[in-house]
Amino acid sequence: SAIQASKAAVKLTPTKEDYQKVYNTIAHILDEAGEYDDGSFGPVVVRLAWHASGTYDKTTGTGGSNYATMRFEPESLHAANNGLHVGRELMEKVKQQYPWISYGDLWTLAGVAAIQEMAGPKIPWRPGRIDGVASNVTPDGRLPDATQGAQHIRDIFYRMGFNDQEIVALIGAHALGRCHSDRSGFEGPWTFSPTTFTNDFYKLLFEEKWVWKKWSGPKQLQDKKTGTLMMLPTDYVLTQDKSFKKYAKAYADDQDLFFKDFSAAFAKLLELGVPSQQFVASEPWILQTLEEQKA
Ligand code: ZEM
Repeated sequence: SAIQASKAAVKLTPTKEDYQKVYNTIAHILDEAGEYDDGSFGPVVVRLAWHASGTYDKTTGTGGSNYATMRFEPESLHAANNGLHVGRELMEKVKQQYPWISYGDLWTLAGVAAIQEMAGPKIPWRPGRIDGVASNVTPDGRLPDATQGAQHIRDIFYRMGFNDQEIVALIGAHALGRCHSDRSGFEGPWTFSPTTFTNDFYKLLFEEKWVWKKWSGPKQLQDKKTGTLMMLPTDYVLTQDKSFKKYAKAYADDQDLFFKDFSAAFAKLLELGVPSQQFVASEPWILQTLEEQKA
């Protein structure tokens, strides 16, 4: 019938296989970075997924990944989101190929693909986010400020519903990528392998001697030995605060533990603000890496 024909033309309920296809397209695009940064769009896409989700406020139930409000001003212009247009524009190419996916699903799925393709743990993920409108934008100041201390970190992440262990696990994503002076004002990478997901962030925190960088930019630390690596003041706090330090040390000593805890915390982050009845699948899925699908 005509109704059946029109239903076939519009994808009503995409399957796990459909999302695996989107994942695969994203994974290929992440690799087409050429001279950009360290040769991968993976890190900036992880940051996009994080900033799209980390606006959540558990008290009011506002923010989070549901409405993909970073598409709208003024949220797109918040200083914390400087540079993330790179990730958003990249994902626009994917959206054109799969117009049925919501932006929230697309950005969070891209974060999952980036972590998994950069040799990180599997991140359970499921679709269900819907596109919101400009009036859903969140106020400035919901994302962490790197110049601050332990109290600020707790204020921000407790507001999202995370505990100290989850906070420390999440910040381990700084194994990836780098700071850009024209985006945040800070400069440089945290590790020697910024496109591979490892527990090196914690190892370096404890194994290297960190000294304040002498420059006109914002206060940041550099490793005394080579001067090429950096830590933000908030990163360094993970070695100073007693509770944070306990977890950071555990992750420095045990990569498997870090991978397991990061996976759980990141999966939780990506679902913040999404009403559970919106999720299509009752349990999150594990999507395959490009490598696994070759077999
Ligand atoms: Zn970040 N992060 N982040 N972060 N982040 C930067 C870069 C990246 C903080 C922060 O101020 C900054 C988490 C937590 C916190 C990533 C992932 C995650 C940059 C540099 C700053 C300043 C931006 C630039 O100049 O381009 C603070 C204060 C945090 C908590 C206290 C969490 C949680 C993350 C994910 C789970 C990633 C992947 C990058 C690298 C981006 C890139 O473009 O290379």
